[in-house]
Amino acid sequence: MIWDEKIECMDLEEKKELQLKRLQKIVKKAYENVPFYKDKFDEVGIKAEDIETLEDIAKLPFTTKTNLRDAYPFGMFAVPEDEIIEIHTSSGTTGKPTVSGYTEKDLEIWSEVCARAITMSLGTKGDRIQNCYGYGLFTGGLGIHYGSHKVGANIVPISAGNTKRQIEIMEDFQTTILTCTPSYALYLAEVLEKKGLKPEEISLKSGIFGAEMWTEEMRDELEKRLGITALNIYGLTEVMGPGVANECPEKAGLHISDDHFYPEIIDLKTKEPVPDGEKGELVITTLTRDGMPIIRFRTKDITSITHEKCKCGRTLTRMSRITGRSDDMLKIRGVIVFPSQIERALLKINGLTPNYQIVVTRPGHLDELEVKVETSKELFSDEMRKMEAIEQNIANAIHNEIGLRVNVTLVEPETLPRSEGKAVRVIDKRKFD
Ligand code: DLL
Repeated sequence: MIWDEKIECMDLEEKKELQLKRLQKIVKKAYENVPFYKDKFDEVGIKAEDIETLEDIAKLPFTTKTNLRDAYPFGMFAVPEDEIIEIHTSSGTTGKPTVSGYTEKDLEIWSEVCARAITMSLGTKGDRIQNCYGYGLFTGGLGIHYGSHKVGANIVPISAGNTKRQIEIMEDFQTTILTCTPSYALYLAEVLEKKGLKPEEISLKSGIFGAEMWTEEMRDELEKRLGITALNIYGLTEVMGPGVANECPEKAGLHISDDHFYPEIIDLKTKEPVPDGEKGELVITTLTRDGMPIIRFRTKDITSITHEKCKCGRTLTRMSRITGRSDDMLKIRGVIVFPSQIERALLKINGLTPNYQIVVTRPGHLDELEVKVETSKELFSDEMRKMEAIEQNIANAIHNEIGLRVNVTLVEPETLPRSEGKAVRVIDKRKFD
């Protein structure tokens, strides 16, 4: 099913016209109402009238997370403060959080794009959606909540945490759709298995997983262990929250709601736009955001886009699965490594769980990378030699993927920390050494 066929399957030329009209309007609004944009545009001598084609977007300066932080808390708002009716923030783990303000119109658009995402993920009226994304300042919980109301599904606003209760509710309410981070979904699968519950004994049909990086291999694992179709949802606080993009069951990339969020991919070094299919950093411009227009936001997320029509009939721009963030990118002895490459290598080996942690240190002058990975109960052995052979096997698989020798440590099942939200995969101790 398609939530809004008229928009989601729109003729490309017609959509470009719509996007251009909206772009011109939002650039004008940003210039006239947000001093930050006025100063920035004046600095490079660009005016709203200079945007005559969609390609002209490249003339506009970028907006970064630091810019948003500098405007903390409300400096990016383009409307009087009393028109803002809801506020969310990013987690702020690396500094002051960034604030996102929503007017009534913004909440309507957010509900709409999340309704599209839920529909792409097989959700419809009559479904029971167990929403384990956190409610609160995090956008995950409420974004899905609004979208579910729009679709007319039955939302169970359980929020994150309390795993025992999650399982109980899943069984008693016969939840059909699960929404959480993929790492938490994996933990729920483990707990279900421990209870002796088989996928066919629970009612789940699909999962809407996102808010963190995950791989195709992780998808296979989740689909098998939960008996579901696992689909990928993407979004970020600065731009709106979840629902910026979502996969349909074709699993051929995430459909970006590009009538609201205009995507570009830029080269990591030159910052110039790259053609379809080429990887780079995703840059997003909000085309309709009322309370807080965001012009050319550098997401740091690495992906590629295509404008080709999907087999499902949608013409929305598709982005490939995020393979990492430019700031997650580890440089180990000069070699660029993404955590997703390690996850991919690990999940190719039978009997390993996707529970892992990457620890980077620099004991002397050289970087050391240690990958801690949990074995399954079946694989775990008291025999030293057997364990060493498995570690060697994993080290080889990682070497094949990244071209570097790393230290692998197998740890006992269920000893690495489980997260209820975004998993912490990398511990980089170099900064503190
Ligand atoms: O994570 C919004 C969200 C909530 C998305 C629920 C999906 C589901 P932030 O906390 O601001 O917002 O984090 C945004 O998370 O820039 C990406 O680096 C990462 N991220 C989000 N979705 C995905 C995904 C929410 N599907 C940051 N795959 C983004 C990979 C993702 N990374």
